[in-house]
Amino acid sequence: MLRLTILTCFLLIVASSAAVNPNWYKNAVVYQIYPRSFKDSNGDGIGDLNGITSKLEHVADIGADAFWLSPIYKSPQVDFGYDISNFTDIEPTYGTLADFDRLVAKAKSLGLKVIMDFVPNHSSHEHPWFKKSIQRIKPYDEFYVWRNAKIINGTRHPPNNWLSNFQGSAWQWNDVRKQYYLHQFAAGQPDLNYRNPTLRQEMTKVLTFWMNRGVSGFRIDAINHMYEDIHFRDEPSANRTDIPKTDYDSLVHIYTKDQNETYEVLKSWRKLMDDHSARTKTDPKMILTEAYASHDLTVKYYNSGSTVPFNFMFITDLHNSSNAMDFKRLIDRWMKAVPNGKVANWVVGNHDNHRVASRFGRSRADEISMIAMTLPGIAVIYNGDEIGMEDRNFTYAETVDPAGCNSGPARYQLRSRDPERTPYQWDNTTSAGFSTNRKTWLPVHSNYKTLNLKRQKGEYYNHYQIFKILRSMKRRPVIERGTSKVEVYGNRILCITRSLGNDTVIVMTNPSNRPAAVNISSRELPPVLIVYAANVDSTLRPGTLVVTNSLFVPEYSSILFTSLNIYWSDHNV
Ligand SMILES: *[C@@H]1O[C@H](CO)[C@@H](O)[C@H](O)[C@H]1NC(C)=O
Ligand SMILES: *[C@@H]1O[C@H](CO)[C@@H](O)[C@H](O)[C@H]1NC(C)=O
Ligand SMILES: *[C@@H]1O[C@H](CO)[C@@H](O)[C@H](O)[C@H]1NC(C)=O
Ligand SMILES: *[C@@H]1O[C@H](CO)[C@@H](O)[C@H](O)[C@H]1NC(C)=O
Ligand SMILES: *[C@@H]1O[C@H](CO)[C@@H](O)[C@H](O)[C@H]1NC(C)=O
Ligand SMILES: *[C@@H]1O[C@H](CO)[C@@H](O)[C@H](O)[C@H]1NC(C)=O
Ligand SMILES: *[C@@H]1O[C@H](CO)[C@@H](O)[C@H](O)[C@H]1NC(C)=O
Ligand SMILES: *[C@@H]1O[C@H](CO)[C@@H](O)[C@H](O)[C@H]1NC(C)=O
Ligand SMILES: *[C@@H]1O[C@H](CO)[C@@H](O)[C@H](O)[C@H]1NC(C)=O
Ligand SMILES: CC(=O)N[C@H]1CO[C@H](CO)[C@@H](O)[C@@H]1O
Repeated sequence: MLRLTILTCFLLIVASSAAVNPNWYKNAVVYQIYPRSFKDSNGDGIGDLNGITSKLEHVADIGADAFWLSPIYKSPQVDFGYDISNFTDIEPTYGTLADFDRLVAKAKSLGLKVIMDFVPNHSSHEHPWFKKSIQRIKPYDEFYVWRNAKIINGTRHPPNNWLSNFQGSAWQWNDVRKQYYLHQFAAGQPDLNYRNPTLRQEMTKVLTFWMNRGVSGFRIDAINHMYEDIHFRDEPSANRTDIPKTDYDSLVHIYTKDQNETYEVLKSWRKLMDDHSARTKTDPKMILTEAYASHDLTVKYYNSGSTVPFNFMFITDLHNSSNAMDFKRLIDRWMKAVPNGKVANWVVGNHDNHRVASRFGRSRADEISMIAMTLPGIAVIYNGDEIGMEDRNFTYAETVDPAGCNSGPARYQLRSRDPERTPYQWDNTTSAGFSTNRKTWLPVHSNYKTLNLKRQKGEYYNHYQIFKILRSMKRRPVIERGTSKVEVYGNRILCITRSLGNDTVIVMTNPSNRPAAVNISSRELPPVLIVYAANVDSTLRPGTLVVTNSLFVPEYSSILFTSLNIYWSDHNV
């Protein structure tokens, strides 16, 4: 292990002094840091930049190539930072621009790239642009989407039926301007008008500002919400009887999402970033795009310059009761859709969805990472998933996420994102080592005394150790560029095979409640494999030899098998 670490450090030093690496992202691990919950350095119970800087060794230790930060911009925090009041300043709760520069410098010294969250869909209502827009001061008057009221029988109504993601009309009356403004999220988040060229120009200045501070890319939030129908037509009903008419899901969003102009703006940003990299002789910038959209529309973002159009299949399409065939069908579909010269990506979790250990169950916590890290392309990991952190249950009174609060006591659990946002569990001390304060902005999960990084570092075998094994495996040429094959055996065992020369890596998962023996022997595979890693609860232990004509796979387990040469070379046999 020590030898491997020294070699890695050496490679990093060589890489940072070498010329531009145009392919740096192609086999990368991208780690998402949720700043409010990562590490609090000043004891106010809220995570901050200096906290993150103090923990970057951990990000390097688990082998991330880059990390993306959820928003740290100045914000009244109506939606915890997704409501921005200044796109080129840091929220004081999180620190200052000087703190940010220190964070970037330390990241660079550790060989880590920094990616910023960019929230183009709206600003805060406290942004000076919005205040000037209300006053109709040029050029800000058209920076937002303003429409007249519809007067029906003498009363004022919103211009159309569009709904906010956070319940109710997407239109808010402004009594000064005497018009409605559009907000697809909270009323404190007015939508920006990308049909206005001056606004577009301002946003490219924002991107350049951060690139000049050493940022290596952007994760673009809710990109598909950037444009709306130019005719402001009503959206059709989804004919749902199970939800109130004020619920966002009660309409089919054909006029407020996925409009064609979105792809053109993205292309212009790609060009801006490529020009910046060429000018500064730096590695290509990574663009990650978030769009909870159909498969075809998501893939379309590749052709407009997105490096990582987030592949949310493990979040939105697969769940605890999906079978092996479901996994195969969706993995194959994605692999087939990736255009030539682009790379696949696999998102294990994020701050908007329940944690992987809670979605698939504790015993399957390692499985999705295992699949994501074995398939070709980029793995995207949410902070805490590498140690198997779990959702915490919240009462309605404890709920702070506006998506939860606005849904009311009966439905908040369906919408609230608090459960997956609790503070990172560093150790078993006060507030899990996240803060010296006993009171933290979200309560720490009660399981922190046993589930924490420090403990896992001191043990022989657990989520963290498995994650590290997966990471070092991912660096091998067989994962970087080997062939891949996804198969299903006996209707219930998923088998992903990567091969290159004499190297073979196989991940087998058995999502069913019965053990299975499968015969995968063929001329291309070595007759004997070895268990390199298995999920923590598995009865199979690393180092176990197995024969491919009768592979035993216990129930609810996922196992990483390799050819003997790989195991021996890593265990100095
Ligand atoms: C944003 O903050 C920066 C730094 O404090 C300041 O110079 C700039 O004027 C602010 N921008 C706006 C639009 O308020
Ligand atoms: C307007 O008022 C008239 C008379 O009260 C009523 O018949 C009609 O349905 C109302 N229209 C709407 C759209 O509410
Ligand atoms: C809803 O019902 C209407 C009327 O029956 C129909 O025209 C429309 O296609 C339905 N919409 C959806 C999304 O099913
Ligand atoms: C959007 O673009 C697609 C193909 O590029 C085209 O078929 C479609 O008609 C366009 N939609 C609108 C509303 O312009
Ligand atoms: C997943 O399914 C298994 C077997 O049916 C069950 O024991 C487990 O509780 C489920 N986990 C989740 C998170 O639903
Ligand atoms: C959390 O809530 C769910 C659903 O109400 C329940 O099944 C589960 O047991 C709860 N978990 C904990 C740790 O309280
Ligand atoms: C806390 O963790 C340390 C080391 O990780 C361990 O020695 C100690 O026993 C733990 N204390 C409790 C109360 O679990
Ligand atoms: C594969 O293994 C064979 C036999 O051990 C050896 O001769 C050959 O050089 C190896 N090939 C590669 C590409 O490592
Ligand atoms: C396994 O499959 C291979 C190839 O299909 C076959 O030749 C062999 O007899 C099978 N072995 C067992 C133990 O079933
Ligand atoms: C899809 C989605 O929810 N996207 C983001 C756009 O902005 C809202 C509101 O600020 C965020 O909560 C979302 O994450």
